[in-house]
Amino acid sequence: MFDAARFRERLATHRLGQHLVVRATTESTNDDAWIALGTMGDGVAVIAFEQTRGRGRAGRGWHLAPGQGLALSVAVRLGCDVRQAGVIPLAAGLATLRAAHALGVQAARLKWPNDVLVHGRKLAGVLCEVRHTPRGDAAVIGIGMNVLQTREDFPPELRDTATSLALEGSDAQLADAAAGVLSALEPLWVESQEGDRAALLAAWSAQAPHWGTWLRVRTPAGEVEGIAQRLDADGALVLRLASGAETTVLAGDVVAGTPGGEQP
Ligand code: BT5
Repeated sequence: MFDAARFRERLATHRLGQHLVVRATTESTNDDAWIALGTMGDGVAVIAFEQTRGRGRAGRGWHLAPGQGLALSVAVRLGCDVRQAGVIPLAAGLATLRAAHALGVQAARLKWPNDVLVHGRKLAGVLCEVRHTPRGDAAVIGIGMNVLQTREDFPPELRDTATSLALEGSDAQLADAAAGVLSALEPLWVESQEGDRAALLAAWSAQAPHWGTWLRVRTPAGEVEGIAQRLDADGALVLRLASGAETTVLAGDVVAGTPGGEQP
């Protein structure tokens, strides 16, 4: 199911994914990557054909039809202050988007904070976890990307909201998606740690259709709505409220929005 030779051929990295663990089934590749970081070191990646407890953000789940989607987690040691870790999920989302473009899905776009959508349907999602370890701060970047799924491979509740590379006309295999995401991630990862974060944020912003549109965002502190202005230096979303004041949303989910900026 996973063509390792094809993966190696396409992998253009020095570090990320040079050690790859391939599992038939697991609870969550993010958990495996935390363990693999201790045993195999920085840059180790884990993929699985099946996840029995695949995680989304905020306690949500991630569905993986066995063998049809990419469940990939990569473990990295942080080179930056942990307080600047907010840009990591954005780097991961942008890398996944670039991989989708390279695999032929040009219509893919970003949705804050890190979904990859095609015409409003979700192609991929990102779950980043940052922890203190005895050897310093580290992150596990988990990426779920739908690759081979047909509409029927998704559970009924996702059929109208999810898409896959195959459904968008790409003939990419799992190995292509894995190599593509890791190869796109490595330079963005380096940039997020030691390079020009402003350039990374600008590249992210250029791929998101939100700007100037009205959004409602659910946050841990309640809902907030306004016109999307920009990302701040930490990757947080800046909204202009009806009062004219600006507010910064660090974490949350865009639950409604209209192109054009008018309130419905
Ligand atoms: C995410 O969460 O989008 C992050 C998903 C990360 C999954 C990867 S797989 C490898 C690694 N190991 C893990 O255990 N996790 C990571 P969030 O933004 O919270 O979105 C979750 C929501 O997306 C769900 O509540 C569903 O509505 C929807 N969803 C679930 N599975 C989906 C799928 N395969 N395709 C599209 N949408 C899906």
